[in-house]
Amino acid sequence: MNTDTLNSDQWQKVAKLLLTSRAVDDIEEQVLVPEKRVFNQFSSRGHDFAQILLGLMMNHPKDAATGYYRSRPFVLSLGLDLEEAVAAPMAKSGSYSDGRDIGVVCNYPNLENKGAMLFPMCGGVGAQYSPISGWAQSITYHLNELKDESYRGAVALSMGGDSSMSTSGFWAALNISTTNNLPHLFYIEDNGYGISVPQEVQTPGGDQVANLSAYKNLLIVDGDGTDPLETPALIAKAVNHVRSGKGTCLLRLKVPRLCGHTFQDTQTYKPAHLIDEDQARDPEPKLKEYLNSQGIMDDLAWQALSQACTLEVAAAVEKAKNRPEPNPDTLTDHVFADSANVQLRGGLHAQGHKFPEHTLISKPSGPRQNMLAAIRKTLDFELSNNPKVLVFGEDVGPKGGVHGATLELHNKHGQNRVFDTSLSEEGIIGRSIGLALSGLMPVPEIQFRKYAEPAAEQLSDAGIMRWRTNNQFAAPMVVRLPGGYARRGDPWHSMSDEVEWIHKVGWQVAMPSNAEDAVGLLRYALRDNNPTIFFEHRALLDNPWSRRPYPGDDYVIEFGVAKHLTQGNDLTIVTWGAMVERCENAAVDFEGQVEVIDLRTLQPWDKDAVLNSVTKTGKCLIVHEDNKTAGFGAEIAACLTEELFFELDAPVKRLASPDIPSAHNIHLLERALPSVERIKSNIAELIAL
Ligand SMILES: Cc1ncc(C[n+]2csc(CCOP(=O)(O)OP(=O)(O)O)c2C)c(N)n1
Repeated sequence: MNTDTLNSDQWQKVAKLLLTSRAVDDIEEQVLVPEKRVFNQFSSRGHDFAQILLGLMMNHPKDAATGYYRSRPFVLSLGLDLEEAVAAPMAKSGSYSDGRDIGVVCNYPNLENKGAMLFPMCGGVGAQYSPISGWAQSITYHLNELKDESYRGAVALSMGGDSSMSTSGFWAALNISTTNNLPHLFYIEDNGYGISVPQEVQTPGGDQVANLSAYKNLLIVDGDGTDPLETPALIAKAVNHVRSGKGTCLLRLKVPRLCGHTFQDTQTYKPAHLIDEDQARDPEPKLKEYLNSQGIMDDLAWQALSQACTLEVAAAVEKAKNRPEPNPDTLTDHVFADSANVQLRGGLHAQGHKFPEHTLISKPSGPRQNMLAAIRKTLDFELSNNPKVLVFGEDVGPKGGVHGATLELHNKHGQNRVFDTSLSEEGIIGRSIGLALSGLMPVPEIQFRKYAEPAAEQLSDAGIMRWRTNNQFAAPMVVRLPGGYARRGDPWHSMSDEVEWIHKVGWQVAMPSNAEDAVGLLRYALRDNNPTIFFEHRALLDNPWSRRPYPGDDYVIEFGVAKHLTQGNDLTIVTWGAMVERCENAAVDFEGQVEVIDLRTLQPWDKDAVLNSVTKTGKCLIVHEDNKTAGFGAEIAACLTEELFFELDAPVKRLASPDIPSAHNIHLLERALPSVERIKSNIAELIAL
């Protein structure tokens, strides 16, 4: 159905979906909310008619969409099972999250490829946009780079309310999609309000779409979302523009919000005449009248259909109520990938991708090379051997990255595979989510650790995706993150704070100290089924100590396996990243006494190696660059006191930076960092106890 003229069957379908959606809203408001079975009720009344028309036009097997809390009519029109749709807001078992996520936030894998897949929605307004730019890019990538014709004519659709256009996510996606002429349809449901805030507060003049009229590469289609004649024509025009490969389109439909923002919202902020005007624009009576006038459905048939829908919804609700509660024993399942139970959508593993052979045994050959060259060589090899790997970020293309990690890769692998992005970290990571969900392996670079901050929401949402969709969706990617001090520190380029993603759910964290480990860990991450933060320490990129011979194109290091640098019986030092060299140097004077352990990965971390070593030595010193308070050392120390208290012969000690940003003056910086001398004196003190 990609036309502005619907036949009788299609109109009957629209009517059925509309009446079903209304019946769901009714039963939730009148029964399930008062019974305290549903807590977050978002009615779609008024938005529903246009959403259903749009959903029925999303019928290409490679279409994908993101929606928001008001998108249920759209999702029903994609084919989501009614019982699933009503069970989720009651947090019942099964459904799209097995009771884990708020019910209005849904997803739809649509594995039978009958039409659009629905990305896992997010609770954060604006977060829905940049992932769909990633899907739009993947459509062109599959077509032009992988020569997969099945993507021709596919559409990437994002849905949002008018106020969502104020978010940084919207602008990130708009820039990505229009700059690259991507097949992205922005669908805006304009009801004039964001909860209680009118449009005039969001944009000068109160009309965001009018203010966008000068945007290049953007067709704007604008009109009424309640009219049986005008609305299908507007939607068909927008969808056809994007399907035919002409680029990005923004379709804004004016729709009434026929109730409060949520069921609990009484709309006291809204002038009475606006409430009346909204009611007068209700698309339901308009549709009923239109179908009657066209001889498609008379009043009696409409009434009969309405009653049938109400009964069908009531039956689905009864079944949903009787579903068992989710099993609490499964609560912590699906935080990370499980090879016996691969997700339905997203990443290389879900498609059964075959990787080249690998080995855990290093075969060093050639001269020692710095960590930068080792990272570049590993990226080059994986790009050469896996056409689904894409490397991108700010200055990553022709320049080769501000650190030089991607030098020459753009020349060698081409613009589609190694490319510059717009300056938007939210966009870089959001786009990566969409690329990952399409089965590609995105390798975004965030230029400096601190500049992951604008991407915080997308990083967080990507990490929790597997858990919150009960292993239906996952977005494996490798985020390359140069950080830490270099020759100097400063608050902007030298932040360490790796602990953030250990605390965040669903991310693996690697922090290599040398070139050989960087190769093995990076290759492992690029072939793994989890998202990984790959922390490239700036002080190590060209550090002589970190230089090592290349360990081979098949070398991988499994995550969670620490490395012993020295053996000893009196004290264990646990460290990682740029502190490893310092600890090794400090331990030279204590031969046979100190066991230095380089953790190499922090999520997962090699707890066994640490516990075993401390069981032997009875003492532990943890050395890290990150600030002391709530740094990862605190976790290790807590774990040692919990699990090894009676084996300890001394307090577990942490040597870390004070709780300040990184300092620029070298003397200030060196005072902050654990120095070899301070590590030595701590070793001596602990051994003497
Ligand atoms: C990042 C973020 N900030 C605030 C909220 C709380 N919130 C939920 S909906 C909403 C208003 C959104 O309005 P609009 O985008 O116009 O959609 P509508 O509800 O009108 O359909 C707000 C502020 C949120 N969910 N996410």
